[in-house]
This record gives sequence, C-alpha cells and structure tokens, in this order.
Amino acid sequence: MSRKIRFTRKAVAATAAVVAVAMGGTTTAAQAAVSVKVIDYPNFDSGPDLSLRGVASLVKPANKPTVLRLVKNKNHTTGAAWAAPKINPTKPFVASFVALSQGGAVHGDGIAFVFQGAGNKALGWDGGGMGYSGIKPSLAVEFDTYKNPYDINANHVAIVTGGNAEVQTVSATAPVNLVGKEYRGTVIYDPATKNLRVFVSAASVAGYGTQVINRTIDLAKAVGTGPVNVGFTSANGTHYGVQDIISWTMVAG
Ligand SMILES: [Ca+2]
Repeated sequence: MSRKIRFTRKAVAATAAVVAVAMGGTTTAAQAAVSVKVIDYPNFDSGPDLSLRGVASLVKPANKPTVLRLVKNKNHTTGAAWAAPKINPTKPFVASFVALSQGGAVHGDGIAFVFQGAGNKALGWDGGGMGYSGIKPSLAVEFDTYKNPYDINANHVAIVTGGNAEVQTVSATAPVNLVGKEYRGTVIYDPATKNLRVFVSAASVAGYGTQVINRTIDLAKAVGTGPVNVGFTSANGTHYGVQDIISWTMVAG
C-alpha cells in the first residue's frame, strides 16, 4: 500500500498534533502553529521537483508508477535526491516513505533518509558510505542492507550525524526484511523534546508499524538551524542492487 498522509489546513500547536494530522486525525482551532504538507509524492509520475545527483533518476517500470531510482544494478555507484522545499530543523515533522531494495544474496548498501546543510548538489561516498558519508553537516537515518565491519548486521536502521557511517549514534535491527519487498519508513521529530523516532513496517501494513528507534537528539545542532535540504541517498559497493523510493510524504510544522 502506498500510504498517503492526510493533511488538513488547520493550525496545530505541537508535534502530537502534527502526528495526529499525519495519522488522519483532527486538530482544534485553539492550536497555534501551522502545519504544512511540504512534500507529497504518492508516486513520482508528475514531474517531482528534485535535485538528482550521481546516478539517481526517475524510472517508470512497466505497468507501475514512476519511481525514484537512487542507484542501479551496477557496482560502485552513488545517487542522491534532494527535495526543492527546505526544512526548518527547529520545527516538528512527520516524514514517511515507501522503499524497495532489490538485489542478490549479497546486495547493495540500502538507502538513507538525510537532512543536510551542504546544499542540493551534495553527494557522498559509495559502498558503505551509503551516498551520504562525507556530507556535512548532516543527519542520516540509515536503512542499511549491507554489513560493514562497523554495522550490527545486514538489516538494520541507524542514525548517523557528521557524515561518517562508521560512527553511529544508535542502531537497531529492522523488524522486517529490508530487501526484496516494499517497506515503509517513518521518521517523526519533536524539537520541543528533541525526540526522534523511526518506525518500519511492511508497505502492505497500515500505519507506521514497529518503532525501532526512539532517541533524544538535537536535529538543529546536528545540521544547523537551516533551512536545510532533505532527501534520500544510496550507494552500491563491490556488491550491488537497485534501490527505489516508491512514495514520499512529509508534514512539517
Ligand atoms: Ca552498511
């Protein structure tokens, strides 16, 4: 299922309200801050406004909507895609996307959902660098499918600041297999509490699925007070695969 976050143009006061909106809930007029659906790609058919770097491209599979293909089936390739709208790291947000990683028994490195202050031409390193390593300042949420020596396994989620995949703030095993089937990743941030949460589910399951990371981390300290670029990166190394983003929505305060 390509879950579409619903948005109502009502004022909201806190992340909880933003989350409520994203979950299809309602808000009250007494709530003060404004919530805006800044990114809305149920698919990539309609000319998405993205800065594509490296080998990233828009591809239309047969009988399916257009996908954002970050890397192709080729070794030592790197791709990135940055949305035109920038994000204010001092405001709350809910970002949700569906991805499909494909490859053989040993495959490419996965994808990263990245906030960064280096601009929309940024592109990081291949292989275990996952397309974001080397980009500073940055905060990456990895959906990592290749076990490097510094990784816990070949199917994990991790948060990395400072553009160095070898130094992870936190990592946790993903609750679903991140290769071969579409999965949904959801990242929710509350600047009031500095609470960053990451959820993962099979794309066929409604809702956010399983919370895999719940961490206090200051996004504005990690990437600057912004506005900053937001997008996806991916890479192949010696082993390789195809890494697609199927859909992407983001509601920000
Ligand atoms: Ca890795």
